Amino acid sequence: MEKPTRKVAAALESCPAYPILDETTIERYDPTAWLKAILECGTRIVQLRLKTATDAYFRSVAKQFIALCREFGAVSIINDRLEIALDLGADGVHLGIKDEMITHARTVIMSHPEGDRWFIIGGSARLPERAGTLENAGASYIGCGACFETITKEDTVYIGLDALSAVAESVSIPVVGIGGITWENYGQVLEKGASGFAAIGMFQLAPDEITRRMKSHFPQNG
Ligand code: TZP
Ligand code: MG
Repeated sequence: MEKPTRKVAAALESCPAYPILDETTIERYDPTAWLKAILECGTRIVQLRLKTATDAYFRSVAKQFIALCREFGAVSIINDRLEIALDLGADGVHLGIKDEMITHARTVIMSHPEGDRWFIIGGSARLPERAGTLENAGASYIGCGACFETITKEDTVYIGLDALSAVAESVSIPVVGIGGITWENYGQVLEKGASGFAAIGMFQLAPDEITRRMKSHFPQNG
């Protein structure tokens, strides 16, 4: 297993939750308190996903995001913005794009002064064929969904849990279910063979409510 993949697998073995911090969550809650609550409860992989932010604003949030993750020994993933992820020393990037671009991303990473073989690249796939292509192109893990109906991402295609299961069986890198995952249904995602579950809406809660729920669902981590 490639080193970046091992890093993701270890994080998800420790705790299968993979919360994503987005714009709405930042508008509603103090992002530092939010992230601290998540990390204190044992989450070991988190993503920063600010689709409409300027690079300057993204950088200012990402700096603190990455620093806090590092403090807790958690994996920090940046959505889309590879240059920023590399400049600021994040652990990886999530690219919901074509496999040629994953190959290209590896080249960019290896030629960047902060880039190394440990840098994580996540990719998105709905079908085993694409998941296999991404794995061969050097993806460290796969995000697969939407597992359930979701309104968070507008262009989402619902695939359901059997499709997730097919993708999880087809590759040897970790597969993370995404899309419409809640405190009530995340167990079904894990039962279908996913190593973890990524979610935005599920974690759009006040920090003390996150602490309460994480402690009740994942008591071994708190
Ligand atoms: N990719 C597929 S579905 C989705 C993304 C980013 C949105 C996930 O948001 P939520 O609120 O967890 O359904
Ligand atoms: Mg993307």
